[in-house]
Amino acid sequence: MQNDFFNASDAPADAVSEIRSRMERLCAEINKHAHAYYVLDNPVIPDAVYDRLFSELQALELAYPELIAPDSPTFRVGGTALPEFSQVKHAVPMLSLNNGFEDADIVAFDRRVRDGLHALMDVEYAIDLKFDGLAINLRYVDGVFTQAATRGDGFTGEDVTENVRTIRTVPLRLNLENPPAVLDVRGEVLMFKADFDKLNARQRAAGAKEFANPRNAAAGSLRQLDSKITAHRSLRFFAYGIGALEGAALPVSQRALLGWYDAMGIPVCDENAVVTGVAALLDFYRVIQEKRTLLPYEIDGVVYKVNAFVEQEILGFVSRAPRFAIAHKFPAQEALTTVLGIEVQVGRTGAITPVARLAPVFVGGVTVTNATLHNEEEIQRKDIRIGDTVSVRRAGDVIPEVIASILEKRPGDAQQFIMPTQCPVCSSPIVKLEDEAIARCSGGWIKCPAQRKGGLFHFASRKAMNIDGVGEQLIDQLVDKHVVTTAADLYKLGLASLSELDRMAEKSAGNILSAIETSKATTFARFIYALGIRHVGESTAKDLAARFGNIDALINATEEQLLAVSDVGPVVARSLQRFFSDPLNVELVRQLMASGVHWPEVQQHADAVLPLLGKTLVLTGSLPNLSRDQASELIEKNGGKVAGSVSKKTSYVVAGDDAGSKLLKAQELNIAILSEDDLIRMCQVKQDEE
Ligand code: 5U1
Repeated sequence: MQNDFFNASDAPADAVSEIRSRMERLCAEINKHAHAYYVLDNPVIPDAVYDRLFSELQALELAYPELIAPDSPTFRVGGTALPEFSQVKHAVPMLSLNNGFEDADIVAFDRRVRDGLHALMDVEYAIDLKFDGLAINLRYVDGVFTQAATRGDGFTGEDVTENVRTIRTVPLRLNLENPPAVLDVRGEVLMFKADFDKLNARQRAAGAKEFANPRNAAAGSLRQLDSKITAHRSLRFFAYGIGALEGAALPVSQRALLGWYDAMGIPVCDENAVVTGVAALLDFYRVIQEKRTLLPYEIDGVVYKVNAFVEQEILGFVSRAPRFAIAHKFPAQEALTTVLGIEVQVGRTGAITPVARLAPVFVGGVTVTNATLHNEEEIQRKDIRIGDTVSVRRAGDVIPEVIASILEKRPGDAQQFIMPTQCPVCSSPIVKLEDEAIARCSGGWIKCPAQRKGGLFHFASRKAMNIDGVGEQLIDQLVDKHVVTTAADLYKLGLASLSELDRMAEKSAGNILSAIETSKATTFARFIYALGIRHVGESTAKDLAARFGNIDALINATEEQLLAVSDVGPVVARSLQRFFSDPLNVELVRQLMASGVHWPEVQQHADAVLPLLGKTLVLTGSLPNLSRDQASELIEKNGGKVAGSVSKKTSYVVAGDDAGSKLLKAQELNIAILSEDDLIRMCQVKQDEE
């Protein structure tokens, strides 16, 4: 559209109305596509088309500022920096929650609730997650986002409206025909783990200070006086509560409130539940504790609330916390301890990893005595010295890591770490390639027993040759006693050689030999992965197997052929060529095959009609016969991909017993749901048709 008028007051009325309606259409169109892109993760128009619509709206807003809509998507990019945050008094105070740590705390909470309600039966509770972010109040007036404020002291917070406006998933206008005159939405602003990693990578590249955790990154991003900076920080919001409400009836329960929010476009986390009785609360807690590391965001517990709002009202508040709710926190995952020493470990590729030996400390439910320091540069950057008091973090099953030194507690005799110049295991020189942060032992597996052990451990591991019973301790003995040097030697083991080992009864030796025998029947992808070629993970191994089909084709592959595989870039291609140009590695492959390692012929992707090719499947619940790994293998063998979460891109959801929120999401999005039987039949039918 041409802009012939300098501003709206210069333009004739019909032209103004035409401009206004064009701007409204642009706003609606852009908001719709931004929702598809940022919330549904399913863009429908190319980025360039979106950018053109956006530029057109920006140009019109520049020319006609008086026509800018309060929910214009152009506000998402941030505005002029503020001199300081102004204060906002909350219409309804933002209170805090009491915490419970032990099951007994929750049992006592439930008893207080039942006493307070004079309940004869178990009480219904709504459960959601305790996000590790920042509590925020979003105010909508007549359905339009007008203000966001931090919790502050619960009564007065800071005005972070312009920053919250840049959070793409926060709607600027509610999707409601008759919105309430005033609605205060309570929830949490947080940063997803993947966005946090990307942000820290950017900070590192720019030589700026990294954030210690996603919570700090979210807080730092939200408290930027310049909202343009916030706009680049990928923040999210999940709603879980309500403050002031005028001009609409309050839903009857916590569950109904979240449903209402969802319908009006306010993001609600789908990991929630309504259950009855305290035992079900504790069950949910354990399930989430197990899942915690798999969630894309950090949580530090779960929150239980009496579901019915009338019951909440009866229970009321004590001091500044509700009687009707409690946070059940996970055990602390960060703790302070002392660095007793720093040693180095040698990995299977020779990577030298400095490890801090720590005074034992209880963190995240276990006693930690070692924590990785990653590499020499990391130690320097964090300035960690022997004798320092440090904070240590343990997240789920991830190796504990040292986060920072507490400088105020540094003793006068704290010592700096000096990287050894020789491998502590084989004395070969330690080298560092220019483009790598990691130092490596130059001995290779022939000279270095640590690399040999690491390689054998990887070879036997579950996702590689899956040899039950061949773990770290057995491999240590086999290598130290010179019984085994290469993976091929595993297939030469007999009862006599195994019985020479410490604490090896004949029965266990028999079990190990039969596991080794069973492992001979494998898949081509597992075999490639088991070889431990640098940069070749499970997924690359699968792609290579599907593309090359047989070992000779892979050994002789040219760089061009390797680069044609979807997962393979120049670094992986070089690594594969380097591996197979070493005659010892080719000899190892030959020996393994000569000892009986085999796999079914692979149909190559290029000419195979795979029934699930191009399809993305999500597994949920427990299937009657297949384990997760078996179901994934079946799907991948048939050309499909397995994804962890349901989106519009999902082709099928395979659901078993106790399927949870993924099944609900699939139903919401109208995605076909398969049983285990359907899946198996689909693979067989299509194969039979070929
Ligand atoms: N998930 C969640 N966090 N959180 C914090 N729900 C929740 N509810 C809260 C607070 C302070 O308060 C209401 C129970 C009043």
